[in-house]
Amino acid sequence: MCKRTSYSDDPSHGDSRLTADIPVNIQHGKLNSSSKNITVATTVFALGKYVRFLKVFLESAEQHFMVGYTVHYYLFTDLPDEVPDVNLGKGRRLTVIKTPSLKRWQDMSQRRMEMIEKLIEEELMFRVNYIFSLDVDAKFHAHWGAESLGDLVAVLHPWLFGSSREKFTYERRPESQAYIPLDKGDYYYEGAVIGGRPDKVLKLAKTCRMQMEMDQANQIEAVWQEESHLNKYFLYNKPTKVLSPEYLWNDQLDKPSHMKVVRFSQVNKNYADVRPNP
Ligand code: 5GW
Ligand code: MN
Repeated sequence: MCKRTSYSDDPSHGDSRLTADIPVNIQHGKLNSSSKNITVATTVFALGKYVRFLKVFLESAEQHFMVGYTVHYYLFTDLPDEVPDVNLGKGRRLTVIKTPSLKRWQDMSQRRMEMIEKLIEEELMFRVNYIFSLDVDAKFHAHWGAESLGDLVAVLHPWLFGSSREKFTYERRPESQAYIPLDKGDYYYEGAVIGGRPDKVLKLAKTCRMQMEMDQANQIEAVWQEESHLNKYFLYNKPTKVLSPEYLWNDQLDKPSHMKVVRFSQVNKNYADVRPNP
């Protein structure tokens, strides 16, 4: 057993306490009292029929997601009465934020960025250390911990991580603010997971929201809505951490043999059933 003095007891570390703490926790592979001082806000949207995904999402998150840290879920929904009762572990809580129902499903993308932006500005900026925004139609299967934290966090798209750059489904029309030319781009990132420090996530959400508004004014919608804008953003504002597809797999895909563990995966959904007005 390897006990160490917490940096908070050591004045020489001053303001670098939190950033210095994280690698140490990983190195020791165990939690200690200072790791509990990390607070992670997790935004989840469950509008309309997507409330049906909440139970599995939350129950599996309680098993695997940032266990041992302070986790505060912010759940945006138009159906607060349908939020399931899920037992939360110590240091974990959930706030339900009632939001108006969607008029058009296309509004979801913009809405998500807008709500994240507002929540950070009004509430999270100086209160939490990290933020994750996660799709609700997904389930945790294995450990997701401090190794996932970084200033700006992105995840590789499970279908496209083996593809060459020209095949990435970036927005290719120069008229859109999400445009990426054929000879540019590092990876194709998935829109279902974004994360990072509050100021970094705020800048991302604000920029994507504004780019989507500009597209709207020009009557163009990017091919994969906010995912296209996110990819554009990450091209010019590089993520400091890129998570492997272990952190966002898809139940429809076979796990390749070199992939040892699926940590989080999108559940199969019946599109006709959950998307009422296609
Ligand atoms: C409904 C119709 C079309 C597209 C999205 C929606 C929808 C999405 C909705 O009615 N309610 C809702 O809460 N969402 C949120 O947006 C969920 O958090 C969902 O996980 C996220 C992204 O939409 P997905 O999961 O349908 O997108 P894909 O690309 O993962 O299939
Ligand atoms: Mn999804």
